[in-house]
Amino acid sequence: MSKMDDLTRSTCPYCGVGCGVLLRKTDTGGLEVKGDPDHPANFGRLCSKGLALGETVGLSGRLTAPMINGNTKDWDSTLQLVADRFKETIAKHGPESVAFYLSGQMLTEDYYVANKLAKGFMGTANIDTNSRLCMASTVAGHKRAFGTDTVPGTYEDLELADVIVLTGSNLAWCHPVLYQRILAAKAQRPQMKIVVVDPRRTATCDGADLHLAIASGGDVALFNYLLAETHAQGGVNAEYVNANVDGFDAALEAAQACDVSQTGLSDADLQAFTKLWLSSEKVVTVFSQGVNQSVSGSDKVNAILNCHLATGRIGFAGSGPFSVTGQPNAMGGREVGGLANMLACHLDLENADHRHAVRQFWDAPEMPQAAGRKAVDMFRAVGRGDIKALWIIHTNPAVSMPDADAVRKAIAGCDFTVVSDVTGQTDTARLATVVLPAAAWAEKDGTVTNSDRTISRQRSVLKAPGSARADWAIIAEVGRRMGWVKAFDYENPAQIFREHAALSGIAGGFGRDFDISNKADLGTQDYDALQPFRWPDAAKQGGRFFEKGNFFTANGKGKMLPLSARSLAAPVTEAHPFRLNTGRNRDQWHTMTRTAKSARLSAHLAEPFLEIHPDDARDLGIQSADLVGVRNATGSAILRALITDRVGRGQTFAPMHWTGETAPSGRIDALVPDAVDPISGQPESKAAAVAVTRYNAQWYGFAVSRHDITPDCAYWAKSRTDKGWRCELAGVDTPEDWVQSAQRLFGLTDLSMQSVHDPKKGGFRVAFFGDHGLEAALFIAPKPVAVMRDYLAELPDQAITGQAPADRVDTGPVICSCFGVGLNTIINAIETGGLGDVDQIGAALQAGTNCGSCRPELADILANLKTPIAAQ
Ligand SMILES: Nc1nc2c(c(=O)[nH]1)N[C@H]1C(S)=C(S)[C@@H](COP(=O)(O)OP(=O)(O)OC[C@H]3O[C@@H](n4cnc5c(=O)[nH]c(N)nc54)[C@H](O)[C@@H]3O)O[C@H]1N2
Ligand SMILES: Nc1nc2c(c(=O)[nH]1)N[C@H]1C(S)=C(S)[C@@H](COP(=O)(O)OP(=O)(O)OC[C@H]3O[C@@H](n4cnc5c(=O)[nH]c(N)nc54)[C@H](O)[C@@H]3O)O[C@H]1N2
Ligand code: SF4
Ligand SMILES: [Mo]
Repeated sequence: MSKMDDLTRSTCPYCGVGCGVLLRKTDTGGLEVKGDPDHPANFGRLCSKGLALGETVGLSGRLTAPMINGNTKDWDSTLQLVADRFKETIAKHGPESVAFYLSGQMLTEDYYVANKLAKGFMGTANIDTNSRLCMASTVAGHKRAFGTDTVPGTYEDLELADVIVLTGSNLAWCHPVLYQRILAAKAQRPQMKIVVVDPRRTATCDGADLHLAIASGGDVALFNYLLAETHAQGGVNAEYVNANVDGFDAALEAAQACDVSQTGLSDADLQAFTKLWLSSEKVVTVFSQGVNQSVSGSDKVNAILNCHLATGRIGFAGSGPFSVTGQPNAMGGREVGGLANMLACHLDLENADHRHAVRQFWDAPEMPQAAGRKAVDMFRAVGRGDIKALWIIHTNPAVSMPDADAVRKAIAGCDFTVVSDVTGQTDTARLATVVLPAAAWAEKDGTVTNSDRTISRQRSVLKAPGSARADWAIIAEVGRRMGWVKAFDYENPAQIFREHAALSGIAGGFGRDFDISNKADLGTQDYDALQPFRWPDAAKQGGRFFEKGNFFTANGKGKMLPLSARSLAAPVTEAHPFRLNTGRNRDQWHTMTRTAKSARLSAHLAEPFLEIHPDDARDLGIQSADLVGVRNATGSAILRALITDRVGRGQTFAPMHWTGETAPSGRIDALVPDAVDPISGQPESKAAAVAVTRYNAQWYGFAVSRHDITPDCAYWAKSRTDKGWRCELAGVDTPEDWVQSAQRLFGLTDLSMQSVHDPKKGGFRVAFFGDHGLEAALFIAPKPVAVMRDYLAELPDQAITGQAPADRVDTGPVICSCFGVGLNTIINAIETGGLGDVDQIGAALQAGTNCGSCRPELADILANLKTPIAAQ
């Protein structure tokens, strides 16, 4: 059932776990969101981000009408302009002069239409997606070993495994519901062992039996070592290998020759790892961006697959390699062939038979015969002016691409750029010629495929604001206006789904894995009622891949590859002595255009930060809450120092989330060079080399405001609060008149004001009062400002003191966002209540008892009783 009373079933728009949600429109036009107890991904659970979805669907900042050069325009003339410009550009400069840059967050139907328009009709293969920054190495690895891009695992396998190896995956924060499923299984079967392979000690390590703090990029060497040791200890499954695998001898020889010191791991750790791996047949190796985002990403994937193939740990319940996908429809994007080197339905662009079949099916004119430009190459071509018309949909490359400053410049210099987004307030949309308002999650209909190949419906319950339209509808209309009326004559997503399903039958005929052609006749009502289903059908292959081999290669055998470790692209040097690792925070989604709308999600980590080891911080004279300057030849950033031994010496870590909108000097991809894996084209986003210094700010500030502000100083980072905004600031030039500066900052000149100067200490405080009481306040000091931030965020009339009343306790930064429980409250309860474990904290404070996303941090606080949080 898609509807139960007034509840509508849908799917969470964030991570690749693909949790089912139940949505209800409230009387005030808002949205209530609960976990769907019947969805096979989550059985009712949601994480902090899923639970806060209702807080992020508000219409503030939404685009409601098309814009050309910043001016509102009607759809008719805007889409005509888009169609005309693409047509003219192709006519004048050829199909290689236009490009699409898409996203693993688009619905399958949106994606299918875009791919058909570009590859089938515009005749360009220049269509790539942010999946190039995300899953491309896995796609390449799977294709090399299996013949197709097949993810063989399922979520149940994780619950049934005896050993789970999480490699380059911070599952506790990035796939929280899946992590909670694993922990629940481990609670039932404590013999289950969890290994984390990650240079950092992440929240995921709190539930692990073994943490291998591997050297950045050391994964090929680790899995090569494992293969060689497995062989030495008699762990190879010769029967499986003989029947189902090619390339064993060469792979083993290369593995034996590999230098294990590249892992940076001790013999004891390496031996413990081998022992666990060999202790059971039921081993699942989960991998994610610590594997993919590397110049040897594809080889890392194949090094893992080699171990599973050599030991036959694949094709049965509780075992296998398992790439967890990041975005909600990363898998759907791969199914429709969104990448520049793929066709639709796991068919290959460069295979003439495949091309011919798809061309016939689409009744398309001449199609491109060679792969198009991959993301990094595409933006370089935009920068050179070789690509003259570019359409970016559902992604924010001016922030998320490596060498982001160069990408920003390239987009700004492009003759004609179209951006489809839900908001115009993104770093990318601000650079576009044309901005098209897209209908958002909960306003549109379609399907997504999650990490374990389960296809679920997203459904609409809210009306799109203004004239916003679904992405598929916008793309199809441009297709029609370019003259391909019949090919893009879609009236609803069900029609597109049926066409895609039918095409997958043709792909099935070529022996491809993805075949959902039994849904090709699905009626529109049945599509509306579609229940989550996993491909392949149980009837096919017993619903499980590779049980009896049957790989999608010419001879049906899986391929092991000889691999040797490639060096990281950016060597650490005297000038750039630190490794810069990057990734995600628990409560933010990528470039924050949606999650930052929620005050409680923003309260978890309110600023961009740099994790740095205490000894390195000491050597550099960096103290807690100082700002640090981070730089290399690619770019620079200013971040808050977070001194922690979760990173090793010489290593640093920074989140990828902050943007020109939220913290312009915290854009981390400004520092990431655009080196790519030569096989997959995926950039090495986690291993820049940087210099770190204490940032010599002349003044530091903290501001609260009822209305949005955009400061103008060297460092600022703003975030939502329940009542308005809070903002950290710092600068190198001290203004002559702080009162005037504060008036300018807040745009308030005629409100009543209180101010206090402390010339001796160099401090300054000012508060502005309007009809609702306190309107805004600013606190300046020559050192990082020490005020009670969560108290001030409530905009109390007594703000000017900077201090809370004596009876008001400073609860500290929020750890449990479901119940708003702060760090200080937790520490206090542990110390005064003698609490010994996470469940006791839950019993005392409720913290960690709802979504469970904060449980690893609660365990960390218990273990260390020291702050795991960036300077507050
Ligand atoms: N909260 C939240 N969840 C998300 C997202 C989000 O933005 N926010 N985004 C989603 C998306 S699109 C994705 S792709 C996934 C990503 O999910 P993950 O891959 O789990 O997330 P990351 O934090 O990017 O990186 C994972 C880990 O790789 C480690 N790492 C770095 N270098 C190496 C290395 O050389 N070897 C190994 N073994 N590890 C290394 C990092 O220290 C980091 O902890 O998350 C999804 N889920
Ligand atoms: N340094 C570093 N960089 C990274 C990574 C890393 O780990 N480290 N990870 C990489 C990875 S794995 C990923 S997946 C990327 C993610 O990076 P991006 O894809 O650039 O990030 P998002 O913020 O998800 O961008 C989605 C955009 O789509 C808009 N949007 C939301 N809903 C809709 C809709 O319904 N329709 C349309 N048309 N638009 C909509 C949002 O407002 C937002 O602007 O970042 C990559 N960059
Ligand atoms: S784990 Fe969280 S973010 Fe991921 S799909 Fe589930 S609720 Fe959404
Ligand atoms: Mo991703």
